[in-house]
Amino acid sequence: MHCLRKDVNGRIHFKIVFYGPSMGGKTTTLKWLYNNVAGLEKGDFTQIADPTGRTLFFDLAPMQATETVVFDVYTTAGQERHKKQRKVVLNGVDGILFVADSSPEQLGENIESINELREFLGEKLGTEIPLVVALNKRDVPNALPRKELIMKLKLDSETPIYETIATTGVGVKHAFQTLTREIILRQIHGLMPKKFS
Ligand SMILES: Nc1nc2c(ncn2[C@@H]2O[C@H](COP(=O)(O)OP(=O)(O)OP(=O)(O)O)[C@@H](O)[C@H]2O)c(=O)[nH]1
Ligand SMILES: [Mg+2]
Repeated sequence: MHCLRKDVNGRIHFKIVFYGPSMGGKTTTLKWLYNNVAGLEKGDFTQIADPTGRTLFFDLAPMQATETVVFDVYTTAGQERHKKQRKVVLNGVDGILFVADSSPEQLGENIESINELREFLGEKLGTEIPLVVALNKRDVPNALPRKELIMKLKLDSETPIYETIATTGVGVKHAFQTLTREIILRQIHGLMPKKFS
């Protein structure tokens, strides 16, 4: 476990990264949270995108959960050619929300993206670094069945999975809350003496 990061005001920062294929809904998910979740004090929304809205490097929205805890939430650039940028954004990550696209024609992109994430984080993914999965775009025609996506993405039974529609916010808050809870629990677990863990 890495050291807790504190800023000059003594607030602890956790880094969350939204990962997944291009056009899957990472930026839309973050925007929905930023605009709709009460009880989180938000910093500026930073967006590095092309004119059509596709992320070029990352989005960042700092969200203060309590007086002492801030979640710095990033999205990655999903297009294949931005692999190097994704690796940089993952540096020091404390938790991942994988945003999958339920559109049938995007199945291959989902698989490539989660494989790349596994390549970057190895054994830490889902253990030291909590993973939550959002099966997004549940509203599209012929959305792939939940079971099929779980099987094709090789998600184990330990991984929390939510069905989401980022454009309207369905399921988004629950997915995010679960991830923040897992991150905090992991920290407490890491700080506890062995006999309690
Ligand atoms: N129907 C539907 N459309 C969605 C949903 N979520 C996002 N979209 C749309 O999908 C498109 C891509 O969404 P983004 O949030 O920009 O995707 P992204 O994952 O950030 O893409 P990159 O930045 O290229 O990695 C936009 O037109 C969104 O409005 C959803 O749940 N349902
Ligand atoms: Mg984006």
